Amino acid sequence: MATGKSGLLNAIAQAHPAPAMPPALDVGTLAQFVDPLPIPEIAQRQGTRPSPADPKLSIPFYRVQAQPTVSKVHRDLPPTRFWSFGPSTPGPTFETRAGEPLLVEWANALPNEHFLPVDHTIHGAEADKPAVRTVVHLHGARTGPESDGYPEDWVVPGKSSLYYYPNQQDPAMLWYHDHTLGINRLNVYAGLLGSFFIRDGVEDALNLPKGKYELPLILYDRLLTRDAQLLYPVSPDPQSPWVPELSGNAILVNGKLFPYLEVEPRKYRFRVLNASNARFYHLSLANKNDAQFHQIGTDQGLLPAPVPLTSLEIAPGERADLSVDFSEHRGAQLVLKNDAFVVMQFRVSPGKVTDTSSLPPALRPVPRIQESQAVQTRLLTLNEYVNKAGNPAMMLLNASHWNMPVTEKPVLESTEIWTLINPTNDSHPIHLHLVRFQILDRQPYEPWLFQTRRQLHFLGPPQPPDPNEAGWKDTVRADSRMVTRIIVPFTGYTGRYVWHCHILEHEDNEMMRPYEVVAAV
Ligand SMILES: [Cu+2]
Repeated sequence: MATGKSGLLNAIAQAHPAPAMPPALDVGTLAQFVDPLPIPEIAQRQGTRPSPADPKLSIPFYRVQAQPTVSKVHRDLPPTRFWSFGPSTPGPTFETRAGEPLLVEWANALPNEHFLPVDHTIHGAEADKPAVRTVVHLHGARTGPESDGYPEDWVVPGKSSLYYYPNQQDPAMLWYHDHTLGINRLNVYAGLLGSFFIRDGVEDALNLPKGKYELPLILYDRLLTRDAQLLYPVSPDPQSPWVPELSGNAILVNGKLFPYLEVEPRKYRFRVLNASNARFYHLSLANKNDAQFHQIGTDQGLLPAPVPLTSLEIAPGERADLSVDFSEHRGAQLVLKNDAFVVMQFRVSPGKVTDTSSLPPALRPVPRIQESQAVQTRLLTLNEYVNKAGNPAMMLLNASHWNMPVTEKPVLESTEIWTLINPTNDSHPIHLHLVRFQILDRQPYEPWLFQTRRQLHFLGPPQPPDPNEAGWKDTVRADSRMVTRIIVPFTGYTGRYVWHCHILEHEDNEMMRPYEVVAAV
């Protein structure tokens, strides 16, 4: 990323003259592995309601409210103020079955003032807008546009939205989070996120680890003050406090700092979600050496076959479904690391256990989509703009602002290739709502020739996706100075959706565009 931690810390230092700057927590002084890993509770239905698709049918109804809360992120720290869906953050986990629809009333029970610095110069967050607004997007869901959490469909405290989730899609780990225009980065940072699992009989038959042997690992970094409160940094310009990326000093797993998990010497299934605003993780599992594990699924479900790994790169918004076998580590203590930094610990019990779960050599077929099926290829650029001081000031997709006319109008039931051209020094994780897609390739190119003459001059051969990316995706790393091509079947619904960078600071500062699925004429 272009703005590393030092740049950001400089920005913080400039923004806060020494006496005013809240002292940051030195996480190196904290005892590690003193808190057990929390597991978010399972969402409980509150009765049934008539289905919007067929009023004769009753379907499960849930009500979840965004509310203030406090939570201890570490044994030796005072409670931290958060906003959460329900009493804790991450919010409750939805357990659902493919083809079984449900309704969620997403209520806004937050106060009227935001506790993080809103930038009123950002589009959609102007001073005449209510400071506190929420709208919920279920990331990875195939839903109608009225339930997708369009960024302008926000509600104020005291109001709610009733969303219908058909769950007509393959099993996967989805996740719900705030998506409000102009303040999404602040609302998610405050804690408005949770996970949502879809399952089916085909997946059940694989006999993967389940129950207490299948756990979510939801990763997000936060910048904590010495008294353990959330600090959201601001730029040196008080009129426009937006910063280009959030980089925290504490990496939380399911809401705890340096947690531990007691495990048996057997297989586990870990559903990993990168819910950070901007941080990319490079995860490894260290005993004496890096231990091997398998990735069995990606954003939109199972891979064709397990992929052996010793490290995993995961960008904001992405998910990784992992199978980890602790049977060769009886009595050992392993640590999950991000690069050189410790994230959490696994304590493997010493006694032998019987493990009847499987790691099947074949998981779920993912037929590759042929390029010849695409009826349209779109060249789409990722753009960053700097101010006079040379600092990032705005990010755009295809040099277009949020409120400019919709230019991407794929036809329902057609397939397109989206060619993401990234001249910037950042890798941008690009997410499309509604759809799932496959990565075709990434290819290095010469940015200047494209910028001046719109010629794509490649500097090397196309690189196929890594084996652990070669499944169904909904978020793709568009790497720096690369052309990244995805092939996308537009199925499901007509209507207005969005596509955006999942670095939330970028997304809020207009690296997001509407797109519209239109009916065939
Ligand atoms: Cu970005």
